[in-house]
Amino acid sequence: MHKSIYFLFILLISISCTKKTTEAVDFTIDPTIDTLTIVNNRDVIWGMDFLPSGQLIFGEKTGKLFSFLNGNIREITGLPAINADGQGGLLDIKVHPNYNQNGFVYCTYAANTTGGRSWNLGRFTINNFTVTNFQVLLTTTTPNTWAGHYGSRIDFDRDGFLYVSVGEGGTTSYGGTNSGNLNSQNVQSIWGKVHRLTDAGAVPNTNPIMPGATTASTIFSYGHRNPQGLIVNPFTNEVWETEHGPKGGDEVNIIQRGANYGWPLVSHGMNYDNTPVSASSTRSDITAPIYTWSPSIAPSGMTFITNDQFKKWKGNLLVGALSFRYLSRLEIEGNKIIKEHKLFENIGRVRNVKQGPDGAIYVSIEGPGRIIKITAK
Ligand SMILES: [Ca+2]
Repeated sequence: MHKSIYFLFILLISISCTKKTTEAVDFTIDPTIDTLTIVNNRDVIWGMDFLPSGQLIFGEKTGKLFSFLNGNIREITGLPAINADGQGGLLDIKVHPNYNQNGFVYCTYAANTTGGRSWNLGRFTINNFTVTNFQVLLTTTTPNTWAGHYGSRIDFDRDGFLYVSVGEGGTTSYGGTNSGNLNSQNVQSIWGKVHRLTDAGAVPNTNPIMPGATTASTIFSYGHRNPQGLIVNPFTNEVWETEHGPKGGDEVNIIQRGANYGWPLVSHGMNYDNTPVSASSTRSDITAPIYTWSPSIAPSGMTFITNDQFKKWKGNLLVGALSFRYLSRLEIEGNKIIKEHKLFENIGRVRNVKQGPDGAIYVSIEGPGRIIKITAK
């Protein structure tokens, strides 16, 4: 056989052998990592975080809290009543950075209220697998009547301030100047904001005074639609946030003190009936996203990789994609996203991602609810 035909033959064989079916989950897509499923066959695992001991605390959206340690799962009972309709339920879980001194854990959740559902930020301690000293630190005062767009995520900055994102709630998510839901632009409303609090829930005196107000509130930024991702950048101490756009226009934002992020007045996306949200996707008084996805991937939990074991991934941002069912690995240069890589395509709805105290990366995936541990080879 002629040599070049022989090589063509070998090439065709190798292409047909490496072709993947869309249903298969390929864990070996990156040859530098190992994966291990450590929790499986659960409900939707929304929030998860680690105690300094390495014990994992995770919540199921339906309202139950669990401990995972050395392969054993045990329920932590005693949370208040939770409403899990629609996009609500037990949402984020965050362990206080000084947990060893104070034992505090935080969560966000939806609950019943007059005329609909509320969104809440709670703080508690755990004593012998029981929730104790539960306090509500922040709660909405108008109902969510459609059970959508609660956000939310919790994180702490280096100075110990707590940041929590909450979605627009309200009655509808239709965008535009005539929207029936202006919660995100209403600086009297808890909905549609990134809030900044002390760890005990008080208003820090360095918070911004919002337009039309005379004193600072918990509100740090406004104009947010459905911010399901929030993390303090460990390299810069700035707050990075992701939120769902409507049809297109999912956003990565760097949160600036007192800034307006535009929803529902300005968006890169369209309404679901294909009418534009805004004539222009930018406006001089609106802080623009640093990165957008169109079509929408539905970004959820996010984390920066700081551990040295992930040599070429260190400094990257990981973002879970719900609707597009992959884990996004974003290369960062300063305050810019310069390249996106898709990990684990078609693995399922990726709800959350965290770096553990052991430096491994933990990814929560739906259908069935499970947690995958990623380590470097
Ligand atoms: Ca925006």
